[in-house]
Amino acid sequence: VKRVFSGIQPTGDLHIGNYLGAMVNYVALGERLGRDAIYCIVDYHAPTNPAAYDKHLLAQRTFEAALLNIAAGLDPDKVILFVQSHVPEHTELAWVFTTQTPYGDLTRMTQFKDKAAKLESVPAGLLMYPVLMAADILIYKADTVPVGDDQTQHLELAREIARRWNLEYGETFPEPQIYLNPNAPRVPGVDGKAKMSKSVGNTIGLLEDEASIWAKIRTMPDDPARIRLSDPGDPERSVVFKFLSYFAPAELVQVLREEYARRGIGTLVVKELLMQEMMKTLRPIRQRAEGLRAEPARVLDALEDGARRARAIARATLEEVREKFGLLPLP
Ligand code: AQP
Repeated sequence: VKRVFSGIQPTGDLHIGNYLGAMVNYVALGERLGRDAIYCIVDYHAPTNPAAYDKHLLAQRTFEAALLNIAAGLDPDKVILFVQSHVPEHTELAWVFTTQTPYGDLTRMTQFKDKAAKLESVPAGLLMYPVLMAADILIYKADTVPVGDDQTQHLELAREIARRWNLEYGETFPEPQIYLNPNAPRVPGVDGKAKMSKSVGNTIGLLEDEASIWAKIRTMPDDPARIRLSDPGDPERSVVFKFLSYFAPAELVQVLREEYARRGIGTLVVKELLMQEMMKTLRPIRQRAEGLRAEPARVLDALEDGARRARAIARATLEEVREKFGLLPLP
Protein backbone atom coordinates (compact mmCIF):
# COMPACT_ATOMS: atom_id res chain seq x y z
CA VAL A 1 0.00 0.00 0.00
CA LYS A 2 1.58 3.24 -1.16
CA ARG A 3 -1.32 5.61 -1.63
CA VAL A 4 -5.00 5.27 -0.75
CA PHE A 5 -8.00 7.18 -2.00
CA SER A 6 -11.61 6.95 -0.92
CA GLY A 7 -14.73 9.05 -1.36
CA ILE A 8 -17.83 9.48 0.71
CA GLN A 9 -21.09 10.95 -0.53
CA PRO A 10 -22.68 13.97 1.16
CA THR A 11 -26.15 12.48 0.96
CA GLY A 12 -27.51 12.88 4.48
CA ASP A 13 -26.44 11.52 7.81
CA LEU A 14 -23.60 9.03 7.80
CA HIS A 15 -24.45 5.71 9.38
CA ILE A 16 -22.61 2.94 11.18
CA GLY A 17 -22.35 1.01 7.88
CA ASN A 18 -20.29 3.86 6.45
CA TYR A 19 -18.33 4.07 9.69
CA LEU A 20 -17.48 0.36 10.01
CA GLY A 21 -17.18 -0.39 6.30
CA ALA A 22 -15.06 2.61 5.35
CA MET A 23 -14.31 5.33 7.92
CA VAL A 24 -12.57 3.02 10.42
CA ASN A 25 -10.09 2.11 7.70
CA TYR A 26 -9.66 5.76 6.67
CA VAL A 27 -8.42 6.51 10.16
CA ALA A 28 -6.11 3.48 10.40
CA LEU A 29 -4.60 4.01 6.95
CA GLY A 30 -4.25 7.73 7.62
CA GLU A 31 -2.11 7.00 10.67
CA ARG A 32 0.15 4.77 8.53
CA LEU A 33 0.38 6.79 5.33
CA GLY A 34 0.02 10.46 6.28
CA ARG A 35 -0.50 12.65 3.19
CA ASP A 36 -0.66 9.55 0.98
CA ALA A 37 -4.05 8.89 2.52
CA ILE A 38 -6.43 10.98 0.41
CA TYR A 39 -10.12 11.30 1.33
CA CYS A 40 -12.75 13.20 -0.53
CA ILE A 41 -16.33 14.30 0.03
CA VAL A 42 -17.66 13.49 -3.42
CA ASP A 43 -20.25 16.24 -3.89
CA TYR A 44 -20.44 15.86 -7.68
CA HIS A 45 -21.64 12.28 -7.19
CA ALA A 46 -24.63 13.34 -5.09
CA PRO A 47 -26.79 14.86 -7.87
CA THR A 48 -26.56 11.63 -9.92
CA ASN A 49 -29.31 10.29 -7.68
CA PRO A 50 -32.20 12.78 -7.74
CA ALA A 51 -33.85 10.96 -4.83
CA ALA A 52 -30.93 11.84 -2.54
CA TYR A 53 -30.02 15.29 -3.88
CA ASP A 54 -31.27 18.68 -2.71
CA LYS A 55 -29.63 21.89 -3.91
CA HIS A 56 -30.55 23.66 -0.66
CA LEU A 57 -28.82 21.00 1.44
CA LEU A 58 -25.80 19.96 -0.62
CA ALA A 59 -23.32 22.50 0.79
CA GLN A 60 -24.42 21.88 4.38
CA ARG A 61 -24.25 18.10 3.94
CA THR A 62 -20.80 18.37 2.38
CA PHE A 63 -19.59 20.33 5.39
CA GLU A 64 -21.28 17.83 7.76
CA ALA A 65 -19.67 14.83 6.05
CA ALA A 66 -16.23 16.40 6.45
CA LEU A 67 -16.96 17.32 10.07
CA LEU A 68 -18.13 13.81 10.92
CA ASN A 69 -15.08 12.18 9.40
CA ILE A 70 -12.86 14.41 11.50
CA ALA A 71 -15.00 13.67 14.56
CA ALA A 72 -14.63 9.93 13.81
CA GLY A 73 -10.87 10.25 14.15
CA LEU A 74 -9.54 11.43 10.80
CA ASP A 75 -6.78 13.99 11.38
CA PRO A 76 -6.71 16.56 8.55
CA ASP A 77 -3.28 17.72 9.76
CA LYS A 78 -1.95 14.28 8.82
CA VAL A 79 -4.00 13.17 5.78
CA ILE A 80 -5.53 15.00 2.81
CA LEU A 81 -9.25 15.70 3.24
CA PHE A 82 -11.04 17.79 0.63
CA VAL A 83 -14.19 18.35 -1.42
CA GLN A 84 -14.36 16.84 -4.92
CA SER A 85 -15.76 19.93 -6.70
CA HIS A 86 -12.88 22.01 -5.28
CA VAL A 87 -10.53 20.01 -7.50
CA PRO A 88 -12.15 20.33 -10.95
CA GLU A 89 -9.49 18.09 -12.52
CA HIS A 90 -11.57 15.09 -11.36
CA THR A 91 -14.41 15.91 -13.76
CA GLU A 92 -11.99 16.72 -16.58
CA LEU A 93 -10.31 13.32 -16.29
CA ALA A 94 -13.75 11.70 -15.99
CA TRP A 95 -14.66 13.11 -19.43
CA VAL A 96 -11.49 11.67 -20.97
CA PHE A 97 -12.34 8.26 -19.45
CA THR A 98 -15.97 8.56 -20.56
CA THR A 99 -14.83 8.72 -24.18
CA GLN A 100 -12.81 5.51 -23.68
CA THR A 101 -15.30 3.41 -21.73
CA PRO A 102 -17.70 1.05 -23.54
CA TYR A 103 -21.33 1.93 -22.87
CA GLY A 104 -22.08 -1.74 -22.17
CA ASP A 105 -19.56 -1.81 -19.31
CA LEU A 106 -21.67 0.84 -17.58
CA THR A 107 -25.16 -0.51 -18.23
CA ARG A 108 -24.24 -3.84 -16.65
CA MET A 109 -23.32 -2.27 -13.27
CA THR A 110 -25.73 -3.68 -10.68
CA GLN A 111 -25.91 -0.45 -8.63
CA PHE A 112 -26.91 1.41 -11.79
CA LYS A 113 -29.58 -1.15 -12.60
CA ASP A 114 -30.97 -1.12 -9.03
CA LYS A 115 -31.04 2.66 -8.72
CA ALA A 116 -32.28 3.30 -12.27
CA ALA A 117 -35.17 0.87 -11.73
CA LYS A 118 -36.49 3.14 -8.96
CA LEU A 119 -36.43 6.31 -11.08
CA GLU A 120 -38.88 7.62 -13.62
CA SER A 121 -36.23 9.64 -15.44
CA VAL A 122 -32.66 8.32 -15.22
CA PRO A 123 -29.94 10.98 -15.36
CA ALA A 124 -27.00 10.11 -17.63
CA GLY A 125 -24.81 10.99 -14.63
CA LEU A 126 -26.08 7.90 -12.80
CA LEU A 127 -24.70 5.77 -15.63
CA MET A 128 -21.39 7.70 -15.59
CA TYR A 129 -21.03 7.48 -11.80
CA PRO A 130 -18.39 4.69 -11.88
CA VAL A 131 -16.36 6.59 -14.50
CA LEU A 132 -16.19 9.64 -12.24
CA MET A 133 -15.28 7.31 -9.38
CA ALA A 134 -12.45 5.82 -11.47
CA ALA A 135 -11.20 9.37 -12.21
CA ASP A 136 -11.37 10.26 -8.48
CA ILE A 137 -9.08 7.33 -7.67
CA LEU A 138 -6.75 7.33 -10.65
CA ILE A 139 -6.04 11.05 -10.70
CA TYR A 140 -4.04 10.40 -7.51
CA LYS A 141 -2.58 7.17 -8.91
CA ALA A 142 -3.89 5.50 -5.76
CA ASP A 143 -3.18 1.76 -5.53
CA THR A 144 -5.59 1.01 -2.68
CA VAL A 145 -9.22 1.98 -2.07
CA PRO A 146 -10.79 1.44 1.38
CA VAL A 147 -14.55 0.98 0.78
CA GLY A 148 -17.36 -1.42 1.61
CA ASP A 149 -17.84 -4.50 -0.56
CA ASP A 150 -20.84 -2.88 -2.29
CA GLN A 151 -18.17 -1.03 -4.28
CA THR A 152 -16.41 -4.18 -5.54
CA GLN A 153 -17.93 -4.03 -9.02
CA HIS A 154 -17.21 -0.31 -9.44
CA LEU A 155 -13.63 -0.91 -8.44
CA GLU A 156 -13.26 -3.70 -10.98
CA LEU A 157 -14.37 -1.23 -13.60
CA ALA A 158 -11.80 1.32 -12.36
CA ARG A 159 -9.10 -1.35 -12.80
CA GLU A 160 -10.40 -2.07 -16.27
CA ILE A 161 -10.29 1.65 -17.16
CA ALA A 162 -6.69 1.88 -15.88
CA ARG A 163 -5.65 -1.26 -17.76
CA ARG A 164 -7.21 -0.11 -21.01
CA TRP A 165 -5.60 3.32 -20.71
CA ASN A 166 -2.17 1.89 -19.94
CA LEU A 167 -2.33 -0.39 -22.99
CA GLU A 168 -3.43 2.35 -25.36
CA TYR A 169 -1.53 5.39 -24.06
CA GLY A 170 1.40 3.94 -22.10
CA GLU A 171 1.86 2.95 -18.46
CA THR A 172 0.26 5.70 -16.37
CA PHE A 173 -2.00 4.30 -13.65
CA PRO A 174 -1.72 1.50 -11.07
CA GLU A 175 -4.67 -0.94 -11.02
CA PRO A 176 -6.27 -0.03 -7.68
CA GLN A 177 -7.14 -2.79 -5.22
CA ILE A 178 -10.10 -2.84 -2.84
CA TYR A 179 -9.33 -2.69 0.89
CA LEU A 180 -12.14 -4.10 3.01
CA ASN A 181 -12.63 -4.08 6.73
CA PRO A 182 -12.48 -7.87 7.32
CA ASN A 183 -14.82 -7.53 10.34
CA ALA A 184 -17.44 -5.48 8.51
CA PRO A 185 -17.21 -5.67 4.72
CA ARG A 186 -21.00 -5.33 4.46
CA VAL A 187 -23.01 -4.16 7.44
CA PRO A 188 -26.63 -5.35 7.30
CA GLY A 189 -29.56 -3.05 7.96
CA VAL A 190 -31.32 -3.09 11.34
CA ASP A 191 -33.90 -5.37 9.71
CA GLY A 192 -31.11 -7.92 9.23
CA LYS A 193 -31.84 -8.10 5.52
CA ALA A 194 -30.38 -5.80 2.85
CA LYS A 195 -27.13 -3.88 3.46
CA MET A 196 -27.46 -0.84 5.67
CA SER A 197 -28.20 1.98 3.27
CA LYS A 198 -29.48 5.54 3.44
CA SER A 199 -31.90 5.00 0.57
CA VAL A 200 -33.47 1.93 2.21
CA GLY A 201 -33.90 3.67 5.57
CA ASN A 202 -32.58 0.74 7.62
CA THR A 203 -29.69 2.67 9.18
CA ILE A 204 -28.38 3.64 12.58
CA GLY A 205 -27.05 7.17 12.20
CA LEU A 206 -23.75 8.14 13.80
CA LEU A 207 -25.55 11.13 15.31
CA GLU A 208 -28.95 9.56 15.79
CA ASP A 209 -30.79 10.22 19.01
CA GLU A 210 -30.17 7.51 21.65
CA ALA A 211 -33.87 6.83 22.20
CA SER A 212 -34.37 6.35 18.49
CA ILE A 213 -31.39 3.96 18.27
CA TRP A 214 -32.74 1.94 21.17
CA ALA A 215 -36.17 1.69 19.51
CA LYS A 216 -34.46 0.15 16.47
CA ILE A 217 -32.30 -2.25 18.46
CA ARG A 218 -35.19 -3.30 20.70
CA THR A 219 -37.21 -4.39 17.68
CA MET A 220 -34.33 -6.04 15.80
CA PRO A 221 -35.18 -9.54 14.61
CA ASP A 222 -33.74 -12.45 16.56
CA ASP A 223 -32.73 -15.85 15.20
CA PRO A 224 -35.96 -16.58 13.28
CA ALA A 225 -35.96 -20.18 14.58
CA ARG A 226 -36.12 -18.98 18.20
CA ILE A 227 -39.70 -18.23 19.04
CA ARG A 228 -39.78 -18.89 22.80
CA LEU A 229 -36.98 -18.20 25.27
CA SER A 230 -36.82 -21.95 25.85
CA ASP A 231 -35.90 -22.57 22.21
CA PRO A 232 -32.16 -22.82 21.61
CA GLY A 233 -30.85 -19.73 19.79
CA ASP A 234 -28.19 -19.76 17.12
CA PRO A 235 -26.02 -16.64 17.46
CA GLU A 236 -24.76 -17.16 13.89
CA ARG A 237 -28.25 -16.37 12.60
CA SER A 238 -28.94 -13.41 14.85
CA VAL A 239 -28.34 -9.92 13.51
CA VAL A 240 -28.11 -8.72 17.12
CA PHE A 241 -24.94 -10.79 17.57
CA LYS A 242 -23.60 -9.54 14.27
CA PHE A 243 -23.88 -5.95 15.52
CA LEU A 244 -22.51 -6.92 18.92
CA SER A 245 -19.37 -8.31 17.25
CA TYR A 246 -18.75 -4.88 15.68
CA PHE A 247 -18.70 -3.04 18.97
CA ALA A 248 -18.07 -5.36 21.94
CA PRO A 249 -14.78 -6.97 23.01
CA ALA A 250 -14.36 -10.49 21.59
CA GLU A 251 -14.35 -12.13 25.05
CA LEU A 252 -17.69 -10.60 25.99
CA VAL A 253 -19.21 -11.68 22.67
CA GLN A 254 -17.96 -15.23 23.24
CA VAL A 255 -19.48 -15.49 26.72
CA LEU A 256 -22.82 -14.13 25.51
CA ARG A 257 -22.84 -16.46 22.50
CA GLU A 258 -22.47 -19.48 24.76
CA GLU A 259 -25.13 -18.26 27.20
CA TYR A 260 -27.51 -17.49 24.37
CA ALA A 261 -26.99 -20.82 22.64
CA ARG A 262 -27.68 -22.77 25.87
CA ARG A 263 -30.77 -20.61 26.59
CA GLY A 264 -29.18 -18.93 29.60
CA ILE A 265 -30.21 -15.45 28.42
CA GLY A 266 -32.84 -13.87 26.22
CA THR A 267 -32.26 -11.49 23.36
CA LEU A 268 -33.27 -8.42 25.35
CA VAL A 269 -30.22 -8.73 27.60
CA VAL A 270 -27.98 -9.04 24.55
CA LYS A 271 -29.68 -6.01 23.01
CA GLU A 272 -29.12 -3.93 26.14
CA LEU A 273 -25.43 -4.81 26.11
CA LEU A 274 -25.24 -4.04 22.39
CA MET A 275 -26.72 -0.60 23.06
CA GLN A 276 -24.18 0.04 25.82
CA GLU A 277 -21.20 -1.09 23.77
CA MET A 278 -22.30 0.78 20.65
CA MET A 279 -22.69 4.02 22.58
CA LYS A 280 -19.12 3.64 23.91
CA THR A 281 -18.01 4.06 20.29
CA LEU A 282 -20.57 6.69 19.25
CA ARG A 283 -20.47 9.04 22.25
CA PRO A 284 -16.90 10.32 21.78
CA ILE A 285 -17.63 10.89 18.06
CA ARG A 286 -20.66 12.98 19.01
CA GLN A 287 -18.72 14.99 21.55
CA ARG A 288 -16.00 15.79 19.02
CA ALA A 289 -18.64 16.64 16.40
CA GLU A 290 -20.25 19.10 18.80
CA GLY A 291 -16.89 20.71 19.50
CA LEU A 292 -16.19 21.10 15.78
CA ARG A 293 -19.62 22.53 15.12
CA ALA A 294 -18.76 25.35 17.49
CA GLU A 295 -15.64 26.08 15.41
CA PRO A 296 -16.66 25.65 11.75
CA ALA A 297 -13.51 27.47 10.60
CA ARG A 298 -11.44 24.47 11.72
CA VAL A 299 -13.30 22.26 9.24
CA LEU A 300 -13.34 24.85 6.44
CA ASP A 301 -9.61 25.60 6.85
CA ALA A 302 -8.84 21.88 6.76
CA LEU A 303 -10.83 21.52 3.51
CA GLU A 304 -9.05 24.50 1.97
CA ASP A 305 -5.64 23.07 2.83
CA GLY A 306 -6.74 19.63 1.60
CA ALA A 307 -7.95 21.02 -1.76
CA ARG A 308 -4.64 22.82 -2.29
CA ARG A 309 -2.63 19.64 -1.65
CA ALA A 310 -4.95 17.42 -3.69
CA ARG A 311 -4.98 19.84 -6.59
CA ALA A 312 -1.20 19.88 -6.91
CA ILE A 313 -1.21 16.09 -7.43
CA ALA A 314 -4.30 16.11 -9.67
CA ARG A 315 -2.87 18.82 -11.95
CA ALA A 316 0.33 16.86 -12.55
CA THR A 317 -1.59 13.71 -13.51
CA LEU A 318 -3.93 15.62 -15.79
CA GLU A 319 -1.01 17.26 -17.57
CA GLU A 320 0.45 13.80 -18.26
CA VAL A 321 -2.96 12.55 -19.44
CA ARG A 322 -3.52 15.52 -21.76
CA GLU A 323 -0.19 14.96 -23.44
CA LYS A 324 -0.60 11.18 -23.84
CA PHE A 325 -4.16 11.67 -25.09
CA GLY A 326 -2.91 13.89 -27.87
CA LEU A 327 -4.47 17.25 -26.98
CA LEU A 328 -3.00 20.55 -28.16
CA PRO A 329 -0.96 21.87 -25.20
CA LEU A 330 -2.62 24.55 -23.07
CA PRO A 331 -1.76 28.06 -24.25
N1 AQP B 1 -23.78 -1.30 4.79
C1 AQP B 1 -22.52 -1.02 4.53
N2 AQP B 1 -21.52 -1.84 4.95
C2 AQP B 1 -20.22 -1.56 4.71
N3 AQP B 1 -19.82 -0.46 4.06
C3 AQP B 1 -20.76 0.41 3.62
N4 AQP B 1 -20.69 1.57 2.94
C4 AQP B 1 -21.94 2.04 2.73
N5 AQP B 1 -22.84 1.21 3.25
C5 AQP B 1 -22.15 0.17 3.82
C6 AQP B 1 -19.43 2.20 2.51
O1 AQP B 1 -19.41 3.53 3.01
C7 AQP B 1 -18.66 4.32 2.10
C8 AQP B 1 -19.40 5.58 1.79
O2 AQP B 1 -20.62 5.27 1.19
P1 AQP B 1 -21.27 6.38 0.31
O3 AQP B 1 -21.87 7.42 1.14
O4 AQP B 1 -20.30 6.86 -0.68
O5 AQP B 1 -22.36 5.67 -0.55
P2 AQP B 1 -23.30 4.48 -0.41
O6 AQP B 1 -22.61 3.18 -0.50
O7 AQP B 1 -24.21 4.78 -1.53
O8 AQP B 1 -24.03 4.62 0.98
P3 AQP B 1 -25.50 4.15 1.20
O9 AQP B 1 -25.94 4.43 2.57
O10 AQP B 1 -25.60 2.73 0.74
O11 AQP B 1 -26.35 5.10 0.25
P4 AQP B 1 -27.34 4.72 -0.89
O12 AQP B 1 -28.56 4.24 -0.20
O13 AQP B 1 -27.56 6.03 -1.61
O14 AQP B 1 -26.72 3.67 -1.76
C9 AQP B 1 -18.40 3.48 0.87
O15 AQP B 1 -17.07 3.02 0.93
C10 AQP B 1 -19.35 2.35 1.02
O16 AQP B 1 -18.84 1.16 0.42
